[in-house]
Amino acid sequence: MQNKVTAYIGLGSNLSGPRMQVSKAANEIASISASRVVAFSPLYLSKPMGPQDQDDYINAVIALETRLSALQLLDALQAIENTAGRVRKDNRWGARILDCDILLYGNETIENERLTVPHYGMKVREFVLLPLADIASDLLLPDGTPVSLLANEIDNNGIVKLPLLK
Ligand code: ROI
Repeated sequence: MQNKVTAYIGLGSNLSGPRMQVSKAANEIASISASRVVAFSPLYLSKPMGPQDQDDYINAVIALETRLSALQLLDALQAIENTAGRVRKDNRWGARILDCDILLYGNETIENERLTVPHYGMKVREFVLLPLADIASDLLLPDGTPVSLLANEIDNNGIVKLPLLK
């Protein structure tokens, strides 16, 4: 059996009840085979990166210990996006019901047609770095950069950490 690795998954939504979309996705991620959720960050409310004529986003990060390969994990996450009603079309910077992105997969660097890990934008996105630093304050990227350093230095762009629901 393949070794366990810890993968970090970024969640984002700004359509169809974003808070509910992200919580539902977290539940579904918890039932991915050969895997278990080891941390779930607080939810954040963030300003859209890209065109500003779209609603604010809910973002969060999950740490998942998994024996799936990176591509098997990608398949599982894309199935969850599709179930949420995500339409894959030409809207790279547009509103979306649900994004589940593999940010990190252990300490690996992956570059192929389907997947780039570390996620290409993660070093410059406050809505990734802040929730990631909440659950993995000592984590280093494969290139050795501390996540905490990036999180401390990024412009927070008006992001708000939401209080935990009672
Ligand atoms: N902006 C924010 N704030 N959060 C996201 O998750 C997000 N996802 C995207 C783009 C359109 C780049 N903007 C985003 O895919």
